[in-house]
Amino acid sequence: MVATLLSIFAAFSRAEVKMSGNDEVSFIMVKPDGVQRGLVGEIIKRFENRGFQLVGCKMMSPSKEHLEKHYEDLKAKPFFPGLIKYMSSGPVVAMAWKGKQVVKTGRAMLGATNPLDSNPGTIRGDFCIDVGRNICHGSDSVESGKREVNLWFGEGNTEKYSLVSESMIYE
Ligand code: DAT
Ligand code: MG
Repeated sequence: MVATLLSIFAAFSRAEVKMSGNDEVSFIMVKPDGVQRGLVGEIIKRFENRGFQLVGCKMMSPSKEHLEKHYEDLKAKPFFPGLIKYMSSGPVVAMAWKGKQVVKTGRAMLGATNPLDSNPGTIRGDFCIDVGRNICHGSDSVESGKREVNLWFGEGNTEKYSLVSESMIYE
């Protein structure tokens, strides 16, 4: 009896760990140059094909204040004014993607900050050249993923649904 209860508890805990691990979110954004160059579908396709779950997606023209908040850790950098100007030059597509290690894997899929250092096969390595026109953004840590998704979508405002393909993606 005790053993049965223990095994039920252990199975439940494993399921909990698995679920919370698969719940990680990353903020992925197609920047104004990515939108203008018609790469929205390509970027979405790569995340969908990989098995990640889209839980938020909107096209918008963020204010300078919003962009300054998003990039607040870079405020002191000499390229900051140029970055804000570029990011304000047209609409962006803001997305929240969910899944196991989506932050780390998303960064790997995007490639290096400077596209010339990005490997072919990555989004930046395949589609751009200059660091100031690197077409996409991806959260750099699990904490920034949460912070950025909250900043762009509002707390608790992403979609909650399960993917019918989940058991084909996760073991
Ligand atoms: P990432 O976007 O890879 O997280 P980051 O957070 O250091 O890189 O910088 C944010 C953006 O700022 C980056 O995507 C492009 C721009 N940027 C970074 N370094 C730059 C530089 N040295 N010159 C011009 N723009 C730069
Ligand atoms: Mg960054």
